[in-house]
Amino acid sequence: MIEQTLVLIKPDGLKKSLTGNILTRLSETKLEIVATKITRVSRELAGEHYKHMKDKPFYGELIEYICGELHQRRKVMAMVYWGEGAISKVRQLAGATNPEEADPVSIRGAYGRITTKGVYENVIHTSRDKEEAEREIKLWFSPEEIIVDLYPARTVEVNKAKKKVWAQEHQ
Ligand code: 3AN
Repeated sequence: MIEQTLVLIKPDGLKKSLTGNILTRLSETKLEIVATKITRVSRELAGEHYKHMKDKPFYGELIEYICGELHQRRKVMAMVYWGEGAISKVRQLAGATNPEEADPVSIRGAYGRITTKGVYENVIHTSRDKEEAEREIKLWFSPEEIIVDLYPARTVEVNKAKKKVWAQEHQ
């Protein structure tokens, strides 16, 4: 089944300069990247992304982690991978949530760690299933940022919306 899945390279992955290695590993899947961006993660976005984790004892650290507050890297790289069996292929390469239990050749097994404070630094996030993928992709990307039509979208007229443009046109 053709699917799409959200992949986030988390602040520890960016801090450790693992972007190239992770993309190389993910290219083994032969999936297509149909959206990508480097973005700041607000507390609001983090809270929405991890809303199902609210009751966990590590929720506070989880939010600080994804916002980049633990790594002085206030950004993540967000991507949408698209193709046959995308969700399971990427999850398989990512490895188990707990980096100590993850297959050592998986991304999390190879690059993840548990900090002395007990935070799982597991380098990447990938959607768990179809429903989670839809919720997360819609949370992290707008339809215009994705080069294929993944979900139904509508065009709305936005009046008086402000948008930053270059102060000078390119020459
Ligand atoms: P996954 O990211 O593999 O889908 P979830 O959704 O169960 O796993 O957990 C979300 C995130 O919460 C994980 N990526 C990890 O950073 C963190 N996490 C999950 N379980 C624990 C735990 N027992 N201790 C510390 N952090 C955890």
